[in-house]
Amino acid sequence: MNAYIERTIESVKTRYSNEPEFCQTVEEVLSSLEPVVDMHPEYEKFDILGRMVEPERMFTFRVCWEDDNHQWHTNTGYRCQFNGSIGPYKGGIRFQRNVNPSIMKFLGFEQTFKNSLTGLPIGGGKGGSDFDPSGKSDGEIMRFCQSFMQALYRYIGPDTDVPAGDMGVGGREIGYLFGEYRRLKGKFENGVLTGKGFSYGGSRIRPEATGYGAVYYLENVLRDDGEELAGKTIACAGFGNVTWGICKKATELGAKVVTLSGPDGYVYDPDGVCTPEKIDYLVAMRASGRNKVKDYADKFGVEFHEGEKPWGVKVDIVMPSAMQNDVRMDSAKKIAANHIRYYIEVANMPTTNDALRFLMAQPDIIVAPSKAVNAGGVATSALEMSQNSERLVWTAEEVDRQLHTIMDTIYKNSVDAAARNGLGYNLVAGANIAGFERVADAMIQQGVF
Ligand code: 2IT
Repeated sequence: MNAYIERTIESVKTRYSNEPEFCQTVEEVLSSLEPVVDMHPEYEKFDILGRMVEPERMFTFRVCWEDDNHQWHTNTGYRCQFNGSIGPYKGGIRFQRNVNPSIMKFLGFEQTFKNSLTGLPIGGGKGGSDFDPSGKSDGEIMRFCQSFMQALYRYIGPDTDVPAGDMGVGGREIGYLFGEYRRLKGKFENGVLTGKGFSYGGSRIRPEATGYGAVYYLENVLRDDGEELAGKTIACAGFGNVTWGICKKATELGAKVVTLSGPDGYVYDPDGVCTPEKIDYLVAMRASGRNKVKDYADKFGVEFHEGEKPWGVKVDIVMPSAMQNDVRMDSAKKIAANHIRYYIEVANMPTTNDALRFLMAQPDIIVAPSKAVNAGGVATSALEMSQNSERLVWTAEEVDRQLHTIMDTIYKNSVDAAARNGLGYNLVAGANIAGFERVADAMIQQGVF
């Protein structure tokens, strides 16, 4: 291993020993940059890696809100503005009980590489709160979002930092956040947030984009392997927005998603989540705030496996699309034992580093990394920003066409970056290298400071 890379990883692990997710992503990404760091002595001279792993700024803020019984509560809000060298900070806001500095930094770091990979002018950022939205009323969610924006609005803007949704933040929350931003600023600056409702500047296809993009990327993988999507079975996780988009597009292209998961277990639907009724039910199940996937099994009469993950199910393609570290070594071994050829990450960092190394070492498994596979979401957010700044509205067909082209380009650039650096067909290293090179070039060209 290159000594400068090793030193940077060790430094992060020492200084941030209490931030395990952040250390994990830094180790995974930096260790695949060896060929480019070897080739560019100026990276060490300017300490480009040290700059890459330190957010430009990250802050917390107090968020107080009143529940329906007139009791007040206090949560911590975060915004991590990780790297702004290729565009305004861009990345989602996550509302989830476990949100902490480590989770914010791992997501902001991943976002920087992902956004670079899209080829669009967006820097990396992430935000959120340890607020737990489950079981909260609509009024409670609204008051929380308003309070969150009161604290954040001075530090974001269409040319500064453009948040979007992530887990726990969907169209409803973005609406409340934007309403409060507009009230505070007295300006209709709708380029400040993406994932908006269509009526006030949201983009067609943005809700579907992460799932659709993942399937477009997958089609590239299959084509280069002499295969096609029609007739394939897919194991997904979660039942949120991303999994919903995968179900819609996979169904359209003749493939079947046969598993969904939740904190309570997983469901196995051998016929596939492929009728409009079933696909719409995912939305209703999410909106209920119950956070239980068993509801699907009860409604459609399919198997429910309590407390288990779907990674032991024999399918053609595995797509972990729920959350970080969902696939650990025990699950990775089941995936290999089932001779599953396509391991397509979708959620941010869904695989632990040891499980990822294990899967990549299997000669018959093709591994694709989430920062490339799920980049269609943020890419379509960038298309939303373009429409907002030009004050016009593109058709669904136009947005979908651009999304498709972007995903094909991300795949091609990843393949080329790995091959050019003597790494063969390596989609993981290729994505890391391609994402890194653009940001590193931009930082050096702007003068180190
Ligand atoms: O992880 C992600 O890329 C997102 N949550 C979407 C970010 C965005 O700005 O659309």
